[in-house]
Amino acid sequence: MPATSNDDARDAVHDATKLLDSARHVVVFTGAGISAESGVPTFRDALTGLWSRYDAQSLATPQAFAEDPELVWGWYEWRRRLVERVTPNAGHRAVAALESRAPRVTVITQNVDDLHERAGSASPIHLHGSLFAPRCARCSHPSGAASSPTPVGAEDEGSRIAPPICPRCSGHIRPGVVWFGEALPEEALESAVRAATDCDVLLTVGTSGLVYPAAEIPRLAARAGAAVIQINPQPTPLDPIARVNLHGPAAEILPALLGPLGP
Ligand code: BV8
Repeated sequence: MPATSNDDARDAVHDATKLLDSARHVVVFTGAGISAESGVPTFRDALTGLWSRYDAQSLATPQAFAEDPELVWGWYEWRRRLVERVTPNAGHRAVAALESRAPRVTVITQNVDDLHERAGSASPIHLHGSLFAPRCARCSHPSGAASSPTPVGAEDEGSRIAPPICPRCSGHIRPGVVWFGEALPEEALESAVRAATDCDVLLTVGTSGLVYPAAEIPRLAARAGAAVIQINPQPTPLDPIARVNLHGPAAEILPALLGPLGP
C-alpha cells in the first residue's frame, strides 16, 4: 500500500528527530519565514511581502539611502515599529528551548528582527545586522535612535522620516543592517562559517536560500558532511542538499520536531 503523505510526513519528522537526537552540534539557520507567523512580512510573500510595494533590491542599498535618506529611514522605522509590536512565535521558542537541551546549538539568522533574542536564544549570529543597531553612516558611531519615540507619520511603510543626525560628526544615522552590495560583518560571517563546517546537523528554517553569501551556509555544512534538515512550506533551491525536507510552517513543525515548547 503506497504510503500516504501523512505517513511520509511522520517518517520525515522521525528521521529528522533521530538526526537531531544524536547530534553533537546543531546549527539552526533562519530566514524571514520563521518570523512570518509572528506577523513580520517575508520578502517574497506576493501580497504582504516587504518587497511587494518596494523592490528591496533598490531600497535596501547604500545608493537608495544616499539618494533619499528620508524614504529609506522611514521604511526601516516602519519595519522596526512593526517588530516592536509583535512577539516571538512557537518556532522561535522551540529553537531557544533546544539551546538548553542539546549539547551545542548555534543560531545563525539572516533576519534583522530581535525575535530570536526575545524568545530566549542566547546569542544568535546576525549575518545581516539588526533593526535595533542604527549607527552613523559617516563615523559608524552607534546611535540610540532605535529607542526614539514613534515619529509622527511612521505608521505607513512609505512614510518619509528624516534620519537623526550623529551627535559626534553630524552625519546621517543609518539602519544597522547589511545592504545589498555591502560586505557582511566579518566576525559574524567567520563565526557562521566555523559553525557550519563543524556541525553534525544544520536545520534551515524559512529561507528561500537566494541571497548570498548567507545562502552558502547550508551548502557549506552539507559539503562538510552535516545532515541538512529543511523546514519550509515551499520547495527551495536547498531541497537537493536536504537529507530531510519538512514541508510546513515553522511555528507548527519546530515544536513537534524539537520537543516541548520553551517557557
Ligand atoms: C555582498 C538586510 C559583496 C537588509 C538583507 C554571490 C556571492 C556574494 C554576493 C552575491 C552573489 N550573487 C549576488 C550577490 C549580491 C547579493 C545577492 O545575494 N543578491 C541576490 C538577490 C541574488 N548579495 C549581497 O549584496 C550581499 N553583499 O555580496 O557584498 C561585497 C564583498 C566585499 C566588499 C563589499 C561588497 C549582501 C546581502 C544582504 C542583503 N541584506 N537583509 C534588510 O532586511 O532590509 S537580505 C534579506 O533578503 C534577508 O536578510 C534575507 O537574507 C533575504 C530574504 O531571504 P529570506 O530570509 O529567505 O526571505 P524570503 O522572503 O526570500 O523567503 C522566505 C521563505 O520563508 C520562503 O521560502 C517561504 O516559503 C518561507 N516561509 C513563508 N512562511 C513560512 C516559511 N517558512 C516556514 N514557516 C513559515 N510560516
